[in-house]
Amino acid sequence: MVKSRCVISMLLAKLDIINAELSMKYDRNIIVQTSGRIKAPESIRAKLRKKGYEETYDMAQEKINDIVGVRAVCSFMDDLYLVAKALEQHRDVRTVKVKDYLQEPKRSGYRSLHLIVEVPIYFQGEELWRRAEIQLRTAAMDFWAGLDHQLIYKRGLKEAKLIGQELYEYAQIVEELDQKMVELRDRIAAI
Ligand code: 0O2
Repeated sequence: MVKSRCVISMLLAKLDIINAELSMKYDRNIIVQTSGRIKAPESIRAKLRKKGYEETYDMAQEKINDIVGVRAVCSFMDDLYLVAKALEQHRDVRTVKVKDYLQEPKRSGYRSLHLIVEVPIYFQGEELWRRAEIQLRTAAMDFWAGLDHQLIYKRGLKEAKLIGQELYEYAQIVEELDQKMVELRDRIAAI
């Protein structure tokens, strides 16, 4: 728990620095919001069960990437890649996997850029590399995902299925809106 909190603090500090650098370079606020959380033990057990793994501490450490999760929300879609690139340039961030759900959205319509990373923490004289998932999203994607997440608890109900189908359609609208906003931003800058 303490070590996971250290990982969150470290990643949030990195995102803060990246935001300062990029915001200065592009003359706009790049990251509008950051947050971090440690997955609840019951959610870890549920995820292990769902994936068919034994519900043990070791299995969780090995198989669950997002026990520690950090999220950064940006206004514009192309900024997500700027933040990802900046993070990858940090020598003490090892990128284990990139899941680009912008290029390939999930079946639900979910879109975000996920980086599975490992970072070192120095604790009681030891260097430990810990894994975390960084979710990079636009504000519109975050809004959509927040509502979609609430549906998880209603799965199996007929009404939930219908709402899921409707939400899927709105995911396409969110994508169009995100693209349009980048285009308009650039047109405004060019005036
Ligand atoms: P919670 O409650 O947010 O923590 P894998 O890495 O492929 O073995 P994993 O970790 O399920 O398996 O990867 P994936 O699919 O990238 O999902 C990681 C997290 O992304 C999820 O964690 C969600 O936070 C988010 N996510 C993925 N798909 C969806 C989706 O369809 N809708 C929403 N709202 N969020 C999604 P958890 O543990 O599922 O949930």
